[in-house]
Amino acid sequence: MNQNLAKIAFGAVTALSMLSGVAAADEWRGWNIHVEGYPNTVAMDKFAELLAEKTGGEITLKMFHGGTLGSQPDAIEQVRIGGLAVGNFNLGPIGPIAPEANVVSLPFIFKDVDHMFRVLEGEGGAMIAAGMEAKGLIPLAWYDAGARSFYNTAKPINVPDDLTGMKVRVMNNDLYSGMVAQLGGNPSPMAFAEVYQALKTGVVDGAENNWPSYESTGHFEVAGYYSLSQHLIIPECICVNADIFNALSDEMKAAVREAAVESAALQRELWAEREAASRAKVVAAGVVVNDIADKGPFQAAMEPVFEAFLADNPDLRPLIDVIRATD
Ligand code: GTR
Repeated sequence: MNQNLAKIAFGAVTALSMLSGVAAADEWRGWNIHVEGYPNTVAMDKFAELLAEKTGGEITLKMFHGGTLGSQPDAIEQVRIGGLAVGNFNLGPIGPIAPEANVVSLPFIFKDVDHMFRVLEGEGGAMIAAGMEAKGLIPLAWYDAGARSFYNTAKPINVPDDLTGMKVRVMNNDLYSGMVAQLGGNPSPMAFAEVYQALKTGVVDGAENNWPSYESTGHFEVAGYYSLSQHLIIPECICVNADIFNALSDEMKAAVREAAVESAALQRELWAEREAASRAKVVAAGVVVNDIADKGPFQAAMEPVFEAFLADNPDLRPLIDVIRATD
């Protein structure tokens, strides 16, 4: 459905329920890219359950998992215009829309996952959320997506030079293309659903992701070298359309937020378990995993990426400073 059609359809449903004069229950539709059993899938189903419970059935949510409603960039647009009410999104593909949210996609910006959550729960998180809301998306709660590392079909990566000439799939965001290019590789932006086939047929030589996604997609079966670069720690959100959320009563808003926060607590628990399980599974399957003894050269290679980002977004320096000043 194109954006205008989606808007008209959404408007028609809203107008009809207003005409009927009954406070009809809101039926939300939600997007998720992951497979059954994945922490985010389980946690989004929990969100749906809690939403119905805490709103006394006034809001219900039908989840569509496995990316069946389209690619992540398309789904983000759909939630922005209200064609879909909510989604579990990675902040990576939100960055090109909301510059504040792009700061989390600067390689090595966070020290570790705990640092990321401390930033999100403080002033930095409020600045990011405000930037997202201005673009029509409200993050209700934050999910864990661990750290992303490079994997490929040919050899362990130990130094940036090992990536020279490699075609590496990245998510849709110029920051990631710049990152791979600075390391000497050839970035190839591509939808998540296409990566398995691209690795298998040699359209790309490698990609980058966290343990659970590397495992759940089967990428480990076709790209058996996983090198712990941990170059990106990107949070994910339960994001809701801003107009839909802002039209709710204060009581309903609180109920929705509560449901999201409880869902996120569950997701983070499940995430920790799945990271360990995914790692054990791929190692048992024969994947060659290597630590990178010195990440310094990878970090140093990112300086031009930071410089270009700040040149394009000088007003984001305070947010970067807040992140750096967060212990
Ligand atoms: C996963 C993330 C997805 C998607 C995917 C990708 O880790 O949970 O939302 O962004 O990576 O690489 O496209």
